[in-house]
Amino acid sequence: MAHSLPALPYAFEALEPHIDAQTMQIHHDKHHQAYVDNLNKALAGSGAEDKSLDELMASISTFPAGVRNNGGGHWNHSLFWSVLGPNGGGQPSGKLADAIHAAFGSVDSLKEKINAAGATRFGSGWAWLIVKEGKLEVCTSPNQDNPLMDVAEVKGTPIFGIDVWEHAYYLKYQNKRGDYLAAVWNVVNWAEVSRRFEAAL
Ligand code: MN3
Repeated sequence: MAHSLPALPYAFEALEPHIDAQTMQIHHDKHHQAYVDNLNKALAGSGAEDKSLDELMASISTFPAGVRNNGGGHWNHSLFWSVLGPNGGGQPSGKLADAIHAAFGSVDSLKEKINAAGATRFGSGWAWLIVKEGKLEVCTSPNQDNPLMDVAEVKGTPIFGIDVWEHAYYLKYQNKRGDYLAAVWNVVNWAEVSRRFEAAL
């Protein structure tokens, strides 16, 4: 089974004014589609065409760079669309809220930590909230790497992530990555982050 682009679970303009429709359309239909297409090309004839994306991440060191970059791109963007939403923002609740308070003291302090991580990731990459041995941690990865990869510096299960590639924000925010990071919190789908948190435990 070839890998395929998941449909965006809301309209391109659904995250306005925080993330603009044109950015969403190009990001999903062009960038993510290209990761999927190039992953399928990179896997063709490798014998690993039937491996799941999670299986690829766990043994990514055994694959060429094309699988790492494009497989990571496909995994990361599939998570990204799901943890954003038109009725997002507000506060997390339940077990996730308890775990955030235990790990970071407050939701605001978690936001500061992820924003600082995203702002200081040099070049392109991702800022992550991960579950590691039952606890929450913030980390970053370069390019399209992620914490599920066997090559990751910090390993864990991502439950939320922010794409800090310029293609994610440049049309609306230009060089102001910090303004984009601050705006993303208005469209976080906390229900999905909670679901992923409980699944990761
Ligand atoms: Mn991207």
